[in-house]
Amino acid sequence: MSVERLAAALTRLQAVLAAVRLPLDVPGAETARGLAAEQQNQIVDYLLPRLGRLDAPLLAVVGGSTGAGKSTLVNSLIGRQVTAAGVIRPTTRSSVLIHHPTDARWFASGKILPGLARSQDTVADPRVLQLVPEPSLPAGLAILDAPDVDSVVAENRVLAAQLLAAADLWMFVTSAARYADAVPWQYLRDAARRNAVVAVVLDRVPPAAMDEVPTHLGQMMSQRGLGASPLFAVPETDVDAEGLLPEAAVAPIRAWLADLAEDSVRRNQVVVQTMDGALASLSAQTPTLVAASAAQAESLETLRTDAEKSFAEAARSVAAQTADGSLLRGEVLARWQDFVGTGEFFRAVEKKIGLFRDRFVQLLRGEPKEAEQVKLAVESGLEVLIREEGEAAARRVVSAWEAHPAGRQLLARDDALGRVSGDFGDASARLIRQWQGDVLELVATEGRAKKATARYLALGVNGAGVALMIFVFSQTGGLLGAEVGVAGGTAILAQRVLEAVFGEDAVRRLAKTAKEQLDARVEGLMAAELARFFRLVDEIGLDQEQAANLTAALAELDAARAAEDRFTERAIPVPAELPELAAQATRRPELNPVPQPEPAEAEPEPHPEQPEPQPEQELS
Ligand SMILES: Nc1nc2c(ncn2[C@@H]2O[C@H](COP(=O)(O)OP(=O)(O)OP(=O)(O)O)[C@@H](O)[C@H]2O)c(=O)[nH]1
Ligand SMILES: [Mg+2]
Repeated sequence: MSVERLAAALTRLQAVLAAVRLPLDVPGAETARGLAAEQQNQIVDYLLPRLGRLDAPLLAVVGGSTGAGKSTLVNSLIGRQVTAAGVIRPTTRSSVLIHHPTDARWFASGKILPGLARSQDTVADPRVLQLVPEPSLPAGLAILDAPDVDSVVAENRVLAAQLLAAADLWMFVTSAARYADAVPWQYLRDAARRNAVVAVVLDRVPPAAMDEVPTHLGQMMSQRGLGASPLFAVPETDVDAEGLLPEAAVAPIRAWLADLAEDSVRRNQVVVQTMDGALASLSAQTPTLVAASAAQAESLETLRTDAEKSFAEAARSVAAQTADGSLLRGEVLARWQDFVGTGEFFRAVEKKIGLFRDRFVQLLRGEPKEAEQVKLAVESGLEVLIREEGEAAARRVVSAWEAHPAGRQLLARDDALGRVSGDFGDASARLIRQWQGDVLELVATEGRAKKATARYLALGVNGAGVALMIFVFSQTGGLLGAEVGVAGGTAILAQRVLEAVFGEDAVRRLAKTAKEQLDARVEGLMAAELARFFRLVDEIGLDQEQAANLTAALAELDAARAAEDRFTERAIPVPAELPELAAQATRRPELNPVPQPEPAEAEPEPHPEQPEPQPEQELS
């Protein structure tokens, strides 16, 4: 029951991992992407197939640096040339799996390492697993000769990492000259972290150094959590005509493997230890992906908020400037004065405002043509204002986004974002004309309700309309200095005229409605501009549920892992879609870059300038 539960939890986690997308290049994203791919691979290549057949033979994967003598060791263990050893580095390009003939069925199918094709012949294709049946090998044990972990060939590195992740047991081969290198230790540390079962083979040890070098390596292993792992030291000898090491050199390793193969209890322990370690590692690393997913979502939210705030600010600013008198200057003011009369006349009227109140309308020259000029001036004044604010908003978003790595990534997709959109001018002209239509409609409706008084008829819809616009633009009375005299008077005149026609309450109501209509239209225009930025954010297509899905899948895995009887059920059906899952799993070379030596931690190479130093030098 529990094995099924574990398999179900892993299948679910695999599906969630396969759907993980970290499209933003924010710090940590690249590492997290690599991790997601590695985790998927381990589930598909090893954990699910292994859970499906806990009694399958033990798979020992022989890994290590190039030229360490992996293929030579494998051949020598078998006693004949089963895998090519050679002087050209790297030699092994595809993997060779040697098994007892009765175990053929376990490996022939694509259950373990389902992504690799099978072949009976020698090939040099990393996507192919060559199968070699070998009667002299004990049943229950298979040996896999892998490419080099530190290869110059990216494909090799990817394949080596994939094979090691699919191992029940690692046979890690290193040489006396290279055992302190950083790259193999990256792998060994990873093995220790996962509690994988590892045996280390120290190859080509000069006989004079057979005490000291293995001792030093043993110390390094203890310090790095591999104290319990067996260490085999193979003395440097000549290889025979077939390229094999002398029997005595490999006998202890062969005996150890044979013991393991024979003892089903120990074999099972190896499987359980490595599986538990891999499961624990999955569990420990998944929160990194949860955090990476959350970081992506947060980044997008920040970008969205930046954009939203900026355009809200633009709408707010237009709303303020269309009420504080800012528009009552230049053309608007001049055309309005044309409409209501000359400056002199206007000033005279202004003084006698109370006295002449009822006669204003008759004093207005108010010809339709001049009202039209006011409308046009209002149109262009508003247009300039709206454009300035729209441009400023776009610039603000761009500079906010530029400060953010995810923002820079989005900006790179559209280089026109720093300006208003191409049809902004048309849209804002349309908006203003529509609003002027709103205003005319308002006064016309009000005029009809007043049953067309003489004053209203004298003023005309256009005259009343422009007066209402002028009044709206002056409502918060933010005029300064010299402008107060002229523009302030202008606004008051507009107000008085309107009040004479419609009455005070009606004027206040009309002005409020007209302003709300203008603000709403401007907000609509700014929202359309904002949509360009939102579209970019949306195009990223981040799944908002990703972090939650990972967390849920992790909880399920942890619950299944905690069960005492997690491995007791012997055979469960392996998901039929396993080969497809493997095909989907991403295997990108850059996910397994050659790790760089860590200066603080890496042991000094014995003699970096000399790949094969003399024993005396090596031990100094
Ligand atoms: N004299 C001597 N030569 C060895 C020994 N082990 C390996 N060699 C030679 O070293 C060379 C490299 O050995 P391989 O077994 O091909 O090394 P490998 O680790 O499989 O290398 P890649 O497949 O490239 O990763 C070959 O020419 C071997 O014959 C040894 O113990 N003594
Ligand atoms: Mg090899």
